[in-house]
Amino acid sequence: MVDSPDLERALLEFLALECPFLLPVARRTLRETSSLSSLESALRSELEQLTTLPGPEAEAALYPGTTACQAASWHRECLDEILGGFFRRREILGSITRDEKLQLYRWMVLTRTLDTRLKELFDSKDIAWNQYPSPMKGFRSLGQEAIAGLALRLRRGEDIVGPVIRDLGVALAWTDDVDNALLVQAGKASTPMGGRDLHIGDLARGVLPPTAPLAMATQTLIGIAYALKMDGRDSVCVSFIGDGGSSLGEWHEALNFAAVQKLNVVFVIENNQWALGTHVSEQTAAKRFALKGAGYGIPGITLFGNNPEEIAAGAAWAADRARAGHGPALLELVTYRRAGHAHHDDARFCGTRLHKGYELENEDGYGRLPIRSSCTGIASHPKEFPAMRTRFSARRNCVWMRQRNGCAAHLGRSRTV
Ligand SMILES: Cc1ncc(C[n+]2csc(CCOP(=O)(O)OP(=O)(O)O)c2C)c(N)n1
Ligand SMILES: [Mg+2]
Repeated sequence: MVDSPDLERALLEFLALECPFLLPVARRTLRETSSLSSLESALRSELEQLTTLPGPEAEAALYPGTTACQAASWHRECLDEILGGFFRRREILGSITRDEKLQLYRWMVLTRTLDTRLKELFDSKDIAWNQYPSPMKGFRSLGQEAIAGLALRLRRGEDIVGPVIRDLGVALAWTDDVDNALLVQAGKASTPMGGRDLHIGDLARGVLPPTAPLAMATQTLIGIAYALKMDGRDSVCVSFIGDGGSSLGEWHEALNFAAVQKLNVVFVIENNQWALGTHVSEQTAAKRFALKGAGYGIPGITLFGNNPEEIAAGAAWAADRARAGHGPALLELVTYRRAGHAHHDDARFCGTRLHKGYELENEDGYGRLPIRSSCTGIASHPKEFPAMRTRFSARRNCVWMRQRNGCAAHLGRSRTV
């Protein structure tokens, strides 16, 4: 039977995006059966037929060493991979437990609370760097909290993440260390970065700090993935980049190398519509960022970046196929930046375009999870969510108070200490 009431909608949406020519057979099959395996085999056999060249042209050489038949089979392989991925992700989605949903929600609440607090601290000039008030530079993850969901089924402790500036949630999900996040943002000397960097990282726990020159960390992470492969380890490296960063040459070199070497890498593009003041419409001529993988032989899929469960399933699918020896995959997570580029930026230059096309104020991952039907399992009534939010964010208060108490002593300790 149908795995969930939204299977039909999800399948049709997926096909519209990835292979619209399979929509007719999907609609027909959905009328006859509702089992995932029957749907998958009906679609695969249609694909097989569509990409099998029956006529004499099949054996024609297109150019030395390649026949038309082979060329058509490449298309089949690529689409087969993408199609199979949809069904694997549906299975994973169906297996997410109530406790895991709670975990997703907890990560989002923690991220939103901490992010909001850091912004307050910046505005109130409550953190000082030597004699200078509020030296803290910070990048908000407001509205992008659901991306932390990616951690759910990965092997925290073994796998390695290379977050970018807005991935406070990913770092928290990976380490569960609120203190580190606060200390790093305040430029304290006691942090793993020695107070010299405001980017959150924790090498001992598998969090590579972002680099200021975007995409350099991508290359470092690819080097780590290569070393892991040489050591015979099956850890997966998750490499993040923004829509803007994905235009950089270094990022493309990393994709190519990882694909050729079949490294255990999951590439993630956080498409939040903006790169500083550059709107996505001026960033790329590609219809979707996920398509950037195709030129390197990497399957790319586009997911709604405000849906933590879909993100968790997408990452699990990509990591599983990497561990099985199929190399990297690319996940484009479509979300949107709900604030300026950094704390000091009020984004006035964006005008009304900041949210243009994204009338989803109440649809970010944070507000969305409680109201999504598939998540009703985590509470018997929506009224339970405010109490849950208070519970999940309580820890932030004690940690901050601890840090604040230590703050007087540390006030003069700068990043250079
Ligand atoms: C190589 C390089 N060019 C320019 C910058 C300046 N810069 C810092 S963040 C940023 C925007 C990045 O946008 P995006 O990759 O979309 O990430 P987002 O800020 O949206 O998360 C730019 C241009 C930089 N850090 N590195
Ligand atoms: Mg961006």
